[in-house]
Amino acid sequence: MISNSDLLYLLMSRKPWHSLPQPFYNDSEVFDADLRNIWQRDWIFAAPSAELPKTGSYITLEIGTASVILVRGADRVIRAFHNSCRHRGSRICSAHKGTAPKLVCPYHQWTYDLDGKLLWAREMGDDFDPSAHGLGLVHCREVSGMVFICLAEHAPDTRTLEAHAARYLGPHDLANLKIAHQSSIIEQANWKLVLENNRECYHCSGSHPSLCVTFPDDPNLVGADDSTTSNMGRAHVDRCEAAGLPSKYVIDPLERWRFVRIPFLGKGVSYTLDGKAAVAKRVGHVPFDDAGSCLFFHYPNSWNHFLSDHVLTFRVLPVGPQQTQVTTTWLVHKDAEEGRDYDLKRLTEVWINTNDEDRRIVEENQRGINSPAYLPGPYSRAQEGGVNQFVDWYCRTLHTALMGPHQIAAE
Ligand code: 3BY
Ligand code: FES
Ligand code: FE
Repeated sequence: MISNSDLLYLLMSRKPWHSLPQPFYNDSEVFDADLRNIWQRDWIFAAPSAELPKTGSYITLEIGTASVILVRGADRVIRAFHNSCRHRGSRICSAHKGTAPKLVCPYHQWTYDLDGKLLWAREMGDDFDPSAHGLGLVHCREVSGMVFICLAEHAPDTRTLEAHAARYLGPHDLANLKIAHQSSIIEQANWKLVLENNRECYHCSGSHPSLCVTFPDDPNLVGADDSTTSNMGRAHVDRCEAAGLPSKYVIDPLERWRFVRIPFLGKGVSYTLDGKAAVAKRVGHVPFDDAGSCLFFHYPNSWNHFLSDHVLTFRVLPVGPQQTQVTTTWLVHKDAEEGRDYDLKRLTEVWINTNDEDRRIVEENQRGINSPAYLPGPYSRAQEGGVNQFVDWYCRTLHTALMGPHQIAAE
């Protein structure tokens, strides 16, 4: 295990406005430190609530070594538990998703209620106390139809995020959408390379022909800064805000999340190859078709697009030092019917292409970084402000976690 002082030394060796030193991208001990200091401390986007429609609907997710079950209870509340039996630790659910009336461990059939309570354990003796052997609870919050979990003992406050999410995402009424499609891909690259790549569009014109039909690659719109530095961005924000649709760029004081509504190019209204809507039914109460996309990122693991006709959520999970899972979910109005209101291929093709193009880019980025010749290189101030913002957030968060609250207060 890398010592805190070695990790701090590595952090100090980082040059501002440059990509990180090599071990941050390929070293297994740094990866383990990321799990401890970032992934086991911060809020992680787990799923849209629509993925758990009924009592007993569950999904499982692996965050590095931690396995978590998300399940909707009889009281409709979504809860998260450690997917580790309180008998001898077996994983309880091995499927990625399903429906179950109770959670039954496959090893010796210890049976838990959907609220995590141990209901039944065979031949454990008279002095056995089932109430002391419920499933380990993981913090879980629904934020405007998006479920976040936190593995830490004490979870960071979410009130500011919840207030902003209600304003920006509320009009898209995520809880009343349904899943039209979901894809999960594994990228052979460190999770930070996946996030870095998402935070710039310097690569878009060279790599994303279908995305670029409607997505503007102007860094003033999609980079680190306020979108109103672009005339097109300002006009869009003003028009949407006047119609009651919160759209102005807002960023968390700790820079963990940001909302901004950006316009599409020309007459484009969606991510389609002709720019026209992919779904006939508009979502929620978005006032017009050409509302563009409300971009919401939440570090360390999510970026999302809220459109007038559908919503896309993206969840990134670290698998290994050079392996990352990216799950994309396409959501449409719950009454929209495939074949009548939308065509699945038309709805999904732009981002299926884009994800695959991004996968290839970050895998090549990883291979090149693994070379003994790799040296941290400079970011473009004009184009890569968003990458720098992410990397700054990462370094600051890691530094804070390593120093602890006392040292920070004393600084
Ligand atoms: O998906 C996104 O939000 C980002 C923004 C810039 C590149 N990529 C399309
Ligand atoms: Fe789960 Fe034994 S490990 S019942
Ligand atoms: Fe891309």
